[in-house]
Amino acid sequence: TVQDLIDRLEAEAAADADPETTPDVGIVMGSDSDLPVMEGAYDALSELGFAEQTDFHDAPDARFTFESYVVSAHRTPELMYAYGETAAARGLDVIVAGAGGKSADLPNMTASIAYPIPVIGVPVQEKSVDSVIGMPTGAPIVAVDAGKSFNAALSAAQVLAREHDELEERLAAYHEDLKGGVADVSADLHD
Ligand code: RP5
Repeated sequence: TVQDLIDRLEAEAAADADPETTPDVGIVMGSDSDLPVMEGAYDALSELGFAEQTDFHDAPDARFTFESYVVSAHRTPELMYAYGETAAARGLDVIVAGAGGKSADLPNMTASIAYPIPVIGVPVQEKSVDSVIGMPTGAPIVAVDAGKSFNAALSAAQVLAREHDELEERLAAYHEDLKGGVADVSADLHD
């Protein structure tokens, strides 16, 4: 039940776990119908060697990890509050939050509740861009363009990399690959 999930988040927040063993990035989405778009965030983090951590108390054998939850701002507002309020105590460093439609409130509300943990918002459909980026002065959110969950997760990794040289190196390698890809395509044009 939703209450079980809330109890679990609160217990994890109270556990005072070693931050090295808890998820670094939290991915949340308003509905499982957002999954096809939000899978881009999984892809980006997986490419950087992050592992999905399904059990808070049982970290996989990877230096960097992420978790994911479906949290609806409208169907389960109490869960959204619990997730945002416990984010820092649960050891999360950054959250990637996606929602769609005209009721895309999850990224914005999570940004307000989880403050100061940075939230990167992903509008799941084009029409929700305004609602995700339209935050009032003093309550900011960082957001990407509609559907760009891959870039949102890369930004999340960049935030983390400020404190982790190893991740900085993985991002540098990723950027070298990107450059190599462009150079290859360019060379192919002349074949
Ligand atoms: C939003 O409403 C969700 O993030 C989703 O994009 C949209 C529709 O959800 P479903 O009716 O498909 O569950 O809050």
